[in-house]
Amino acid sequence: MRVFSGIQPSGKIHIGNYLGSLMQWVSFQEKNECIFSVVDLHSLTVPYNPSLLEEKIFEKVIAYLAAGINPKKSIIFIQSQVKEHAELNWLLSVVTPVSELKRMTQYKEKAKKYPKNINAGLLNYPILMAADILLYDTDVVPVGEDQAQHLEMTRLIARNFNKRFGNVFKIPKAFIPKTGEKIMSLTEPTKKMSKSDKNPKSYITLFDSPEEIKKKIMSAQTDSGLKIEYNPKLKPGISNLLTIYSLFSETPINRLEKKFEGKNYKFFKENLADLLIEKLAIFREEKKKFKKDGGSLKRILDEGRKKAQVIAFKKMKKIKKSMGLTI
Ligand code: ATP
Ligand code: LTN
Repeated sequence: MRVFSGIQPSGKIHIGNYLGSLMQWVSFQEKNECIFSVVDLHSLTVPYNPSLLEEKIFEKVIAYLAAGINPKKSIIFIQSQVKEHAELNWLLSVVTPVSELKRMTQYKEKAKKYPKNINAGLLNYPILMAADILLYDTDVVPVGEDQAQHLEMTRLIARNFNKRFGNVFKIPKAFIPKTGEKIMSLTEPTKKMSKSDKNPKSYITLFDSPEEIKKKIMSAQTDSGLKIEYNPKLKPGISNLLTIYSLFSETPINRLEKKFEGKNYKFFKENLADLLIEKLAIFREEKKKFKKDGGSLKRILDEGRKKAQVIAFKKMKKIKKSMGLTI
């Protein structure tokens, strides 16, 4: 199977991105043909600082590598370096209903968040995402739960296109994990953990220092009561922490409930902080390593770009031909 996914370089990559998406990529890599992108064009749709963008892009690539994406097995590349993504975005826009774009939850949320910057790119965001996916004849797209709606939109765009221009695109499927699909904010556990949250205490980034991890976990909002039990409706705070503990330790939640029976929240949080400090050490180490050797990162990206370009160029020719364009 062909697998494609991407993460925006906006903000800092956090454990929600990791558990909901990146961790799944690694397991797909063993038996599938995988393509992973840093989707920088998408990140231009919200306010950002151009002088910091490149560093943020490289940081995401380091996160992919540290998580276990092997550039010898999988293609890693930067979206804006393969121009076919932007080109296909335009072609797909003619089969995308504006009414559907306006219904998208992410559009509505971002428009509310940045009322002074409701740009056309924000509305058209799902078309570019469809272009990313369809350009590579993707079968499966591993993403967190928040992207399910965008995946449906990709499928609709592909079907609309195929109806009008012939059987050009594969209809891709989303892969959303059963646990970790929606990691919640540490400060407001009824909201999703988000890169663009103004409060850095609401998320743990993959590159946080041990001190930061400890501080954030110890101050994470928990619920009234004493028992360490999984009950997302009544105890969203402790349930979210249990989910994080379970995924990082590869231990089922009911075993954790037993393990921490009779223990208080503080004890549980101290244990979780230690676990995260240990499991995220690889990200801090790799970042240090690549800081000294930026050349190897550039080489990996160059190779990824070349490989992605070959596939994209070939597919683009077929797409243009089907639409009657001169190639
Ligand atoms: P932003 O808050 O700026 O929209 P984000 O945190 O949602 O950013 P993205 O780059 O949009 O991050 O998402 C990257 C991947 O991480 C996507 O597959 C998305 O579904 C997944 N993801 C994002 N947040 C979470 C979360 N809280 N829990 C699980 N998966 C998540
Ligand atoms: N929209 C996604 C990021 C994204 C993506 C993609 C994910 C852009 N293109 C293609 C999977 C496949 C997000 O906000 N998380």
